[in-house]
Formats: sequence, C-alpha cells, structure tokens
Amino acid sequence: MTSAAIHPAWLSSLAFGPLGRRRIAVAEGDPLADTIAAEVATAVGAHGGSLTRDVAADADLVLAIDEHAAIGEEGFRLSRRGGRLAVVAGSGRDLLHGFFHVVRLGEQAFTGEDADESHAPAAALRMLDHWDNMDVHPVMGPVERGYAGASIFFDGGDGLPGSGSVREDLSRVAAYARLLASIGINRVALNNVNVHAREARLLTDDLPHVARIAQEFRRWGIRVHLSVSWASPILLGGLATSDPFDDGVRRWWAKAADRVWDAIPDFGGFVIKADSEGQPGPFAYGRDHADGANMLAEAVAPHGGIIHWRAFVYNHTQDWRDRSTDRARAAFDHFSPLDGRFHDNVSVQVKYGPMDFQVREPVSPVLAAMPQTRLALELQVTQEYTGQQRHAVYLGRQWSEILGFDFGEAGPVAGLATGGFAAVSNVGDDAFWTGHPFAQANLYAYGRLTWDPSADPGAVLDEWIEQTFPDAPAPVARTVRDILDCSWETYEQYTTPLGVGFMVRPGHHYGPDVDGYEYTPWGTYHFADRDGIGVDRTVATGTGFAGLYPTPWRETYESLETCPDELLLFFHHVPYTHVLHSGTTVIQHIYDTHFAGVERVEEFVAAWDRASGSVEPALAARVTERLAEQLRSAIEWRDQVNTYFLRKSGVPDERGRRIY
Ligand code: BDP
Repeated sequence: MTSAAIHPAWLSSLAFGPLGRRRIAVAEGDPLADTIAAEVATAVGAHGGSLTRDVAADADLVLAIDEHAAIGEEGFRLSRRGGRLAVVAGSGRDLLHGFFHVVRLGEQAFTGEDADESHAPAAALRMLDHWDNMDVHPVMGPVERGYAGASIFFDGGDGLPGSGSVREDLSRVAAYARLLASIGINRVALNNVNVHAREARLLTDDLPHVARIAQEFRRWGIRVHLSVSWASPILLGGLATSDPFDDGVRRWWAKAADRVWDAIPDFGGFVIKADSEGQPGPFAYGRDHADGANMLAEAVAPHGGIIHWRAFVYNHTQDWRDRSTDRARAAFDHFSPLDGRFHDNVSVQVKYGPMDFQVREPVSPVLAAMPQTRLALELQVTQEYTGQQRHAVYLGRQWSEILGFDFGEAGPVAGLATGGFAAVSNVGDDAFWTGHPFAQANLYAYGRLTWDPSADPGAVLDEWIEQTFPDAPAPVARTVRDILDCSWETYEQYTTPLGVGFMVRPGHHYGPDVDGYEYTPWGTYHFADRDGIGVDRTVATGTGFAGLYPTPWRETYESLETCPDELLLFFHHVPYTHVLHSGTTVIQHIYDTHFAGVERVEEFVAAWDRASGSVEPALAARVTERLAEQLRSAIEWRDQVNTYFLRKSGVPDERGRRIY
C-alpha cells in the first residue's frame, strides 16, 4: 500500500488551514522545533502563509523556546493579544504540544479574546502498548487482539517460529508517531506482552532495528519501550535459570539493559507480563512479583528506565465447580500485600477493572489499595470486548467515568495513577488505521483524556470530528456525533446485562455465546440458572470481593439497596424478578435493553445512509459495511441473550415481543 492511500486521520491538510494562512515564526536550534517547522512549512505551503525561524520577526504566531520558563513538565504557555499568538515552552518537545494545541483551536486560536493560559498534562507518562507479534501467531495473527490489519512495525512473519522482522519501510511508523504526538502520547511499547521466542530477540539481535523505530518516534518526542520475557536469560542468554536472586541472572539483565541504552539512549524501559496466563515469572523460583520487578528495576535504573510490571495475574486453570475462587479478587490478593516493596522505577500496571476490559466493570480496587506503589492505569483502546472495531463504540465516555471514579478518601482514579496511563493500541496497517474509521475516535480520546482526565468526553468527540472531517457538511458531523455519543451505552444494551460480563465466544471474543465460558477454567462466570443470575461477591454470603473497596464503596456494593443497577450482576446473584432502581425487573430489563439496543443500531444505519452521500466514497463504504455487520451482530446478541433468558426463567416479555 502506498502512503497516499493512508487516511490522514485527524491531521489532514485541511485541519491546518487556519494556521497555514498565517505568518508563523518557529524557534531554531532544537530537533523538535525542526519537526514543528517542517509541519508549518507544509501548512503554509498548502494554504498561502509564511514561515520564518526568527522568533523576533513580525508574525501572527510565534512558537518560542525559553528554557527558564517554568511551566511544568511538558507544559506550554499561550498568550493572545489582538489576534496574535505566542506559544512558549521549555523545550522543543513541549513546544510541539503547544503547536498541536493551536492546530486544534483552528480559527479560534487567532480570533479568541486576549488571554494568557498555561497547559500541562495531568500525568508524566501517557503510553500506548502494542500487542504486535513478529512471527505472526497461528491463532492471534500479526497483532494479538488487533482488528486493523497487520503490524505497522513488523512484517515477513509467516506463522513459523522465528520468522518475521522489523519492517524496512518505516514511513507508516513516522505517520503514526505524528498522530500520537498530536494527542500528547509520549511512550510506545512495540511488541506483545505475550512474548514469543521471536519477539524476545528484539532485545538482542534486532536492537539495531528497534533503534530505527525509536528514531522515527524521537522526531515526535516519543520514547520506545519493549515487552520482555521473564525467561530471557534462559532463552537468549543460555543460562539455566531466570531466578531473580541468581547473580548470573542479575548480571545478564544489567548487561542487556546496557546494550539497549547504548543503541537507544532515550529508551523508556521494559513491560512485563509474568506468571500470568502461562507466561513465565518469578514464582517458579519461589519469588514474588516484587522480587521479580525489583531485579529488573535495578538493571534499568542506571539508565533512568522504567519497569511496567503488569498486575493482570489470576488463576486461569480454575475448576468451575469450585465457587471459592473469584478471578475478580486475584490482582488485589496478589499485589496489595506487596505495597511499599516495589522500587521507585517500577510501575505496577493495573487494568481498569478487576476482570478484563469488559463493557462494564467496577473500577479495580487495587488502584486504591497501594498508596506506597507507583501505579499505572491500563485501558484497552483496541476493542477486544467492545465490538472489535466492527461495531461503532466510542470509549471516551467509559474512560472518563473510570478516570473520574472517586474512591472517597483515596480520591479519584486519575490522581491515583501516579505512574500514568497505558493502553493497548488499536492501529494496524489498515488504510483507515483502525479498521472501523470511527475507531480512530478512541485513539484520539485516549490521548486527550490522559492529558486532561477532566476533559468532557463529548467535547473530545466533537474535537475529533472537527479535526477529522474539517470540510464535512453539518449533517455529516451531526450524524457521526449522534452515532458515537451514545454508542458505548448502545453496545452495553445489546450485549451482557448489568455488569455480568463475558458471554462472548471463547477464544476470539466476538459475538454472543452466553454459556461459552460458563463451564471453562477461565473464571468468567454468570451463574445463570432457572431462578436467577449474577455473581455473589458480597462479604456476607459471597466471595468477599465487595469488601476489598474502601468505604463508602464496600457498603454501596455490598447492599442490594445501594448497588448501582449497571453493576448489580457483578456483585449480586438475584432472582429474575428482582426489581431494579429503575423500577423494572432484571428479566424485563434484559429484554428491553436488548430490543432498544438493536433499534438504536437500526437508527445508526439509517442516519449514515442519509448522510454518507457527501462523504469520501471509500470512507462512506467502509462505515456502511461496518454498520451492516454491527446490525447483524446486534440482532444475533439480542436474540441469543433474550431467548436464553426466556428459556431459563420462563418469564415472558411483558410487552409480548417476539423472542425465539
Ligand atoms: C486479555 C486478552 C489476551 C491478553 C491479556 C493480557 O484476551 O489476549 O494477552 O488480556 O492483557 O484481555 O495480557
């Protein structure tokens, strides 16, 4: 595919129009200021303005560096006087954030009232994790949970162990880095957390190629990380052990780190999934997560590196007949006793919910349980459990709720994520980057909400629409907004009810299969029988999970009277006739929401049909095709879920609609 065929996402030339018509001065003497100048040169070339590198020159917009300006990490200051703008930052990288801020403001940047503003991100680390495979996994393909084509970093994998390499042509990576920089992302991990033998060698044989990728990101102020295998000393070093207390193992990692930072001086660090879902880890040697993480932390500390140690750890070989093991408890039970034991340069990376990226989960109690530990919050931009980029689902609303969730004394999640944010990326080599063109909105929102967790997700959505379709007639923009704005809720309506989760086809996780996981070892159960449904996670009679929350949430979740409807079945096993706060019974809620969800998707299809005539044909066609599949799939969900619960409960729909 030539780069001309790649959709520009939210950075098309048109988006630069208001800027490109101006006289612009950009600082000299900093590589990232050169990046800005190159952007400006393209913009003014297309739209008739001018560029100078003399910041003292007469200009409409001056982008200047002042090392002594104390604005906060990665911040910038913007002042507007009589329609002229000055953006000042402490470094070229920080100035780049200011530049893209002005691009986003568009015309308003120049026409707004006189102002002096400072902007800085809420957290220092805003990262995307790629789950890209080099040798193309026989089941997972080129990108684990990837729904947008092949990896933009690797190619040549043919399914055979050992195949695959870093792409020769990294122009796609350069375009990606530019997109990420524009939304404030500053770190990227390149490869799958499930590290197979081929990707393990990124750390050794492939380092010069990793350095080539790092160079592309560096131009945009983004640092590169790698996922590493705990077994690396054995796999790559030929050692007999990977015991963290073994001197040879410690030396091996220290040397490995030296080599990486020699090749890539601004390398970020390692991401590691250990003792989780079959990945090797320190347990084999009787050591715990802190022992493992700290050993790696010591190896990277001399270079200022970070270890992202994932907390997604649970027993995935459960006996479903034994109700005493609750997967929701696992991360808490493993990690909270270790609070205070992790080195400063370890970030324990915690998924937002206690289960696994479901459409609805309570926020993980681990986030409030480790005040002495640097925690990174992990989100999933790739839509594994939320429609796999075939369904239009805008996740900005979900993330905003999570980030704003207030634990009480411990405070809101955004503030507890002292190690910043990480999320699984959703791009591939697809012409639209994300399979579904609307899934670009999720990538965009992830960047914007991690920069400012208090931003309104609806406003972020509007921003994405304006940036992405700058010349779209008003009805098109309105249609995209109408579809996406309620899309998370819509998806929730026609899939799993009231926080119970899963009910997806095992393995690939697409489409409904109510009992697909019910009698498996994965710990993801709904316990539906003829009398009721839901998981009893109360302290009084259940797994005790509700008690892992600080007050007031433990009481709120424990009691049927106060547990929010949307999480009812996550915390309680209730009869189908249980009456929700909304006034309807659980069974009627299931029927109603499933019918309503499908009706909404029918409206999406009709609205897009009316609007899409004035959209670029390839994009219009792609969205049309995805919406058709969303409707087919939503109907399948509705009919399978409603039929299942009608048969289980024997309670008819009070509105007499057809259930199969
Ligand atoms: C699950 C995915 C699996 C990942 C795992 C993880 O299904 O492919 O390896 O998360 O986060 O959601 O490690």
